[in-house]
Amino acid sequence: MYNVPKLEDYSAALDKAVNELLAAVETEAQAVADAKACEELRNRWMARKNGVLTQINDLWLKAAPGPNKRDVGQRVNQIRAKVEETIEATQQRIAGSSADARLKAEMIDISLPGIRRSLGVKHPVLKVLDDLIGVFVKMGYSIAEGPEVESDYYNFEALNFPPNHPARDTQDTLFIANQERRPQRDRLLLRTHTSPVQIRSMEKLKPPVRVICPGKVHRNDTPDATHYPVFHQIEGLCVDTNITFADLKGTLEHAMQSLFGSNVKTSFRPSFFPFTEPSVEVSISCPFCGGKGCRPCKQSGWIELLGAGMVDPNVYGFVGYDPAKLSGFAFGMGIERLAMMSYNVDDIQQFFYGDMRFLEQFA
Ligand code: FA5
Repeated sequence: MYNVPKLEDYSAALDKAVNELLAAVETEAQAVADAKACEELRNRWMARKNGVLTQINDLWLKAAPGPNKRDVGQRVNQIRAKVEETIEATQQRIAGSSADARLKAEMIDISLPGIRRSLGVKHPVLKVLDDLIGVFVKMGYSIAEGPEVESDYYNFEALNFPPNHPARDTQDTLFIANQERRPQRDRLLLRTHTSPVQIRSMEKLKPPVRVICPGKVHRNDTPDATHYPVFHQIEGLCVDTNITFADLKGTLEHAMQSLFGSNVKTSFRPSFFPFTEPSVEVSISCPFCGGKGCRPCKQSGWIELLGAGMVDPNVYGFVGYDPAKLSGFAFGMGIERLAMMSYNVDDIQQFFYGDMRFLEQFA
């Protein structure tokens, strides 16, 4: 690094010292590579206190004998101008190169292919759910919803499942832990069906009532080709004066034909649910083989899709409806099973894996 020498004379030694100083500022300036080094260079050479220019003022100009002062003064002024010019140029070089770097980083190559973002589509289960909702909304039904974490009262008791009744065992229930101290009717569980929304709707609405209740339900079922522990149901409830079993049949026949085409037949077989009397299991003629028998219908020609029945008069007692004046029907269907039929899917578990290769087929 350059140090200012004392001058031994003011002719040859001055010339040599000036040349060395100008060479030194040039060398140091060329070595500067960033803004910090540039600032250091400026301070070293131009700081008022002890900068190189201040030092030559003291060591060369002030120390010069009278006759040499004029000449040395001129040389010092030339040096000052040259040093300032060199440092100014260095500052511009550094500012320019950082702007260059910024431009390079921000440069866009418009010939590169863009990022393709694929459009999302509805999950097949939601598609079937929405189609079915559309069918019932056209028939004048409105949509009702209820909580997924439900009380024992709404999921069972008000639906005429007395405590400890064996019918509860048909729906393997997941209870929320640590509720032993609560009365049984207040204990919380994951709803096993959408039927509790029947009760919640009747509590809120005066008859006539026509509601459908879509939603997620949970059972402690082991997954297999037709069962999953989480699935969707759509519940239907119609209560009015003079509602008969014929209305139930006509409504479900119309809904199934809207989904699967007008050739589909429905079959009603006796069954049991505590909250409907009489109760039925409803099957449709297999939409794949037209009833001849194939793998999806297990060669029977029929596929069971839902449970239904006429609302049991006991249920009206829980919601303050008069069973002497009113009658109605209810049904509940599994949406995944319907989606399996609609899209010819032979394993219900496919709907839940989130495998894009499967889901993309419905795009
Ligand atoms: C019920 O859940 C009654 N709440 C239905 C009902 C409503 C009857 C109103 C009368 C009046 P069930 O347990 O059978 O019934 O279930 C109804 C449908 O849910 C079945 O037909 C089936 O399609 C579907 N389902 C049942 N368990 C599973 C499961 N683990 N995985 C997928 N779907 C299921």
